[in-house]
Amino acid sequence: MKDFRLYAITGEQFHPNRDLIEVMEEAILGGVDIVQLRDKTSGKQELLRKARALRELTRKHDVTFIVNDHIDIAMEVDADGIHLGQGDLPLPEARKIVGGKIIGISTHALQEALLAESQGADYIGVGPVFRTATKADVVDPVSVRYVREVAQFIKIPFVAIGGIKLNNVDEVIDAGATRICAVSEIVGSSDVRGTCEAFLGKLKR
Ligand code: TZP
Ligand code: MG
Repeated sequence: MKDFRLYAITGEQFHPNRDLIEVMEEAILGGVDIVQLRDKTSGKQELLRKARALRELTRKHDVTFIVNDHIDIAMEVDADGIHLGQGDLPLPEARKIVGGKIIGISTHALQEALLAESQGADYIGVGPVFRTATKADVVDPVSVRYVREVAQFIKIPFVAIGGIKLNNVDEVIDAGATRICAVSEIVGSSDVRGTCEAFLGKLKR
């Protein structure tokens, strides 16, 4: 997969008065390299509509598009890849369906990271680094210690996620992360573009 630094996930609850596509386009203009559609509430038709719109937007800007959970929707709109959690379809099964598309796997411990790597994940998520209210199924924060472990032992790209804000991202970068993912800090910002630019400024240092 194309390398990346800043990964934005949708979270429409954080911008109740703004359009999804408008917010994600601002994030892209701010320098986001990957957009993920993550929506745990919409029905299939609504999801498909959003996925189609985001596919069109990301194509226009040559940005990678990932769909969370729904392999069928990822295939239907020709997304670049899918993102799966530990409780979702096992990676070898997903690989049979998506072929060469990107598969990202959420991990919370080194054992999960090593397994995902050995099974051919294209990247892994590492988190939640800090406490976050964005993810409903509560997983205890893994802290920057886990980021440090992954940086030491994992060779495939990894992206730190969970409670990452402009005011704590330095800690995550110091632990070895070169790729960052955020939901609320980006899409909930009153200046989405500026927030992305500020994240990238920190990542480039
Ligand atoms: N996976 C691990 S933490 C998380 C996901 C989807 C939510 C991150 O959201 P935020 O708002 O950046 O803390
Ligand atoms: Mg999932």
